[in-house]
Amino acid sequence: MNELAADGNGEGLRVCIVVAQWNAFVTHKLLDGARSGLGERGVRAEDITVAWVPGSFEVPAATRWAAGSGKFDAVIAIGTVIKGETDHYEHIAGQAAAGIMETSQTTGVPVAFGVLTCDTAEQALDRAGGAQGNKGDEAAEAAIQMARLRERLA
Ligand code: DLZ
Repeated sequence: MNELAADGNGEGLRVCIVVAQWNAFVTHKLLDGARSGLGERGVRAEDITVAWVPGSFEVPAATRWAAGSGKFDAVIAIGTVIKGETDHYEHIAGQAAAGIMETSQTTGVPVAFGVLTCDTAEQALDRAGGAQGNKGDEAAEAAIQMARLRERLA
């Protein structure tokens, strides 16, 4: 049996983080979590590019540009959609998730999903460095593991 264990070593990887400005009081914290998560796993600061977009609806297009550029080994998508504050919740959250998955599948470049979809701002903050940890850090870990797996499988 051959087994490819998860590899969380980010040394030498180039990563683009696409961040939505909407709900910036949350997305800034997710970005902090993603950057520190990449750094702790060996990704150099000069190999991290941060690209700001207006809102989560724009995140998929920017992930597609980054993933298709050939400049990055992985992309991290960050946004926050809060149900109680938008009538567009299903559209924005659904389109963001579908578009991000499509980017990953069409380009082959891993795109980690760091878009929060919560009922309240409090729930979002809990997941952005609060009681539930930081989903930005989790996305960083996923991005590195998938980039390493791609090197070995693709
Ligand atoms: C318009 C809008 C609304 C109502 N709510 C959110 C949200 O909760 N989270 C988010 O990231 N973006 C939101 N946006 C902005 C859209 O994502 C998008 O930027 C605009 O509709 C312009 O295309």
